[in-house]
Amino acid sequence: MTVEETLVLVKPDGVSRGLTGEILRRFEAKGYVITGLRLVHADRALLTEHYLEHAGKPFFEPLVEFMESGPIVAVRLSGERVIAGVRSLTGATDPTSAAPGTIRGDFGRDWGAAVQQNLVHASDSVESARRELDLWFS
Ligand code: IDP
Ligand code: MG
Repeated sequence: MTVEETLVLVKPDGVSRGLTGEILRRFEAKGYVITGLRLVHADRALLTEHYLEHAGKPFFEPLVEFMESGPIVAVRLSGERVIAGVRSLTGATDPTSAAPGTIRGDFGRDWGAAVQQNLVHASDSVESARRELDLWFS
């Protein structure tokens, strides 16, 4: 058994819509433990580093602008297989097709650029979790 850690970001749409509590509630209800919590107005340097794997893609620049548009809640979560578990609670990237019962499926829609405002970011592997936690909780 390996306890993992992961990074969740409640994106500016989640914070401005007042969904931070509901989103965190779901992770806590699943049994994951919040071990870090910060309200951050992220700058371009941090967001560029965070989304490095998407640099050069057509949605990169609008994505960074969206993420700069308001405060983000950064969350460090801990638990057995928390990385996969949180991705599962988060749902598919496109909020319109994300399954009901997931955060994106229950609260996300096609506002603005269709796939952009999907409420949460969640690390997708042990390596990205380590890298992203270092960025947001250094
Ligand atoms: P993920 O957040 O489900 O891991 P990624 O493919 O890593 O999805 O994309 C990062 C973020 O970039 C997404 O959460 C979404 O906000 C945005 N994004 C992804 N694809 C598109 C797109 O085709 N158009 C606009 N934004 C996108
Ligand atoms: Mg991703």
